Amino acid sequence: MQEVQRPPNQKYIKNFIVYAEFGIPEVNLETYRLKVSGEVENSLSFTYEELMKLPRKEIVEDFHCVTGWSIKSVKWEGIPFKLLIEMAKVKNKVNWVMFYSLDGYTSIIPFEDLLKDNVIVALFMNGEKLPLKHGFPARPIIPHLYAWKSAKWLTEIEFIKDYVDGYWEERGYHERGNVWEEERFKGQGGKHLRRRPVL
Ligand SMILES: Nc1nc2c(c(=O)[nH]1)N[C@H]1C(S)=C(S)[C@@H](COP(=O)(O)O)O[C@H]1N2
Ligand SMILES: [Mo]
Repeated sequence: MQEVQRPPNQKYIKNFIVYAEFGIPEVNLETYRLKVSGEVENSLSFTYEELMKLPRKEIVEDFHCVTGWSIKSVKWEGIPFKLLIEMAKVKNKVNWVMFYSLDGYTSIIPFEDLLKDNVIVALFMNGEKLPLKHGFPARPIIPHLYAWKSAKWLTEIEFIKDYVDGYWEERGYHERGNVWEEERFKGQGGKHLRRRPVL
């Protein structure tokens, strides 16, 4: 039965492998802000305390790294992404969203993929505040995309019109990264964002 729910060429393992391309940063909650910027009517800036006062929802979803490992049923709790879109009054021309991290990591996601009800900015993982190594204070969770899109130590969400590469996209990874369509590298997988052949 579980076979049906296993994304192509992923293998379930028990424990997370922690990735930190630039090392695990120090987080100072006195100066930490989560900003919402770009093509919005209202730019936003939240302290951690303010983030913790926003409405939250809980999701239980599998977590998939593009290198082939997956973790079953992780419980995350955080701010519905749609709420942030509403609060910021995102403009119509927006097609992409860039996520920035404290350590300099970036990832880009199609705006439409962030409209699903199970997309959140997670503040809690398995019932506890996000552990530092897993991205404290905040990281976006987009369950149907590979986990490189889930930028740990999130500091800014920028709504933009035109595509630009984030950290892994610059290194050949896919613009969207849909797990079910196996969009690992640019030009692979789903039909939507396939790079046009250069003639
Ligand atoms: N800031 C930052 N976020 C990141 C990464 C990173 O190196 N730095 N690695 C990504 C990758 S490739 C994966 S698979 C997940 C791993 O999440 P974990 O470290 O909580 O297991 O974090 C993603 N987010
Ligand atoms: Mo990954």
